[in-house]
Amino acid sequence: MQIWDPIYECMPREELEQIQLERLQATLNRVHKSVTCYRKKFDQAGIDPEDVSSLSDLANLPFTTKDDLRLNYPYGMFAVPLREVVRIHSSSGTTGKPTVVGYTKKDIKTWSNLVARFMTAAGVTHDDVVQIAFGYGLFTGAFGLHYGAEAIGASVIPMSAGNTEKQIMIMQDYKTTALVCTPSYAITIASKMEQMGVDPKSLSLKTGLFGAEPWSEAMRREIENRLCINATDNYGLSEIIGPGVAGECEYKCGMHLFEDAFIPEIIDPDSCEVLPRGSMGELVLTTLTKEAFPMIRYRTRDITSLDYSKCDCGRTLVRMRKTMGRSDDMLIVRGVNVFPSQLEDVLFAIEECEPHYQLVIDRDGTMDVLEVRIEVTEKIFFDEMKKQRAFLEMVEKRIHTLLGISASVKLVEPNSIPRHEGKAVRVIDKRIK
Ligand code: DLL
Repeated sequence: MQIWDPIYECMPREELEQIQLERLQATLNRVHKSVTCYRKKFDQAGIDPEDVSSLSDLANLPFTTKDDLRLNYPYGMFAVPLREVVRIHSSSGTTGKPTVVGYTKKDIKTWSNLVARFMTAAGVTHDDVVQIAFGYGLFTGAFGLHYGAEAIGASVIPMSAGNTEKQIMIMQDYKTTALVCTPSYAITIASKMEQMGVDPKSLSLKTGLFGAEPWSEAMRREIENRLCINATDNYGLSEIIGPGVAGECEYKCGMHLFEDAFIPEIIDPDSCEVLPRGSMGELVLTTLTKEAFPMIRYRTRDITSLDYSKCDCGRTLVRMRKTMGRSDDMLIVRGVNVFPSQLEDVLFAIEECEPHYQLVIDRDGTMDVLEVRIEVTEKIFFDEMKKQRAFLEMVEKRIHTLLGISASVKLVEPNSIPRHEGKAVRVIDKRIK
């Protein structure tokens, strides 16, 4: 399998750390000079960028959070004048003002190359026909993957999201070999294909590049079986660059994180202490090569762990585990922490469950109550009450045994949970008014 940028992707760690330190020092000096928010934060913490002489000094620097970006909305965190910014994107935040991010010409080039790295790692080459089914617009997903695929020299179809029947027609006619979208939209496409009687084996599709939302290993198997493809995961966030922070290689044992461009740390989200190698915690990222929108110790809220062991693909870059979800999506049900992706794993292991579910959390007096709504296949007879009751009890028991939480499971009709073309809405929290 090819490697897009072998010099950086396979660099010995000592050399990589030297480059990281040089780039970190340059970034810190730049943001201290040109971004008021950073200058104030560093000054308040008594930190002079010149004092940062090793990578371990990073742990003394203040964090940056989404609130900092909101307070400096829209352009306050930019480190270059607007005339040098050639692109503006915005994050898909659900609450409050969105956050605005900018790219210089060089940033766009950096971005394209980082995306080309994980697309190459997933097996995409200039012979591929890549259908981008992310929405084009302020969301970074479509443009990021578009540029990466073009850099590789693949033929790009900028379909955008939605219009699922047309997506399938284009796949048939244009002989799409690689599909780019959210994992939940891939399932929607698979279901539509089944409805239309299109056999995925009759298509040219080989690879799927999925990201932008958490998805379990069970969901991966489901997509692979139903679309007859190799499904790969890639991770990123607008505040850091968009897609192109990390992506899987052919061994699918975590996503290689592009450490020459970003320094990852794992912290305890409550105490904010940096955790020892291998621990599970919140991912914090510092950008090393961004011009317009550098980020220092950005708290992603994503929960993962980092694996520094050797990977057989030859890349020396650390691998981040599939994220369990965001710390702010974590449900606390009567004191037990649970991520939607963990429930997904339990549900998908049950043959009768369709990969469409929603978690509804509400309050009964002072007590949190969790309802798990699942769509079921026609194998479950809605008219046979006894069988249905037994099935519900089995699912509730399994959730309790594996996750330690009580949930009431409710079966809903096929197709009754709304489908999304972008990120799926898995949790409805009725406690938030
Ligand atoms: O979702 C960027 C992206 C686009 C990544 C396309 C991959 C592919 P935002 O809209 O800012 O940016 O959302 C970022 O999405 O903090 C994670 O919580 C979640 N996320 C992104 N990729 C993954 C993934 C884009 N592979 C937020 N697995 C992040 C789990 C993911 N969660």
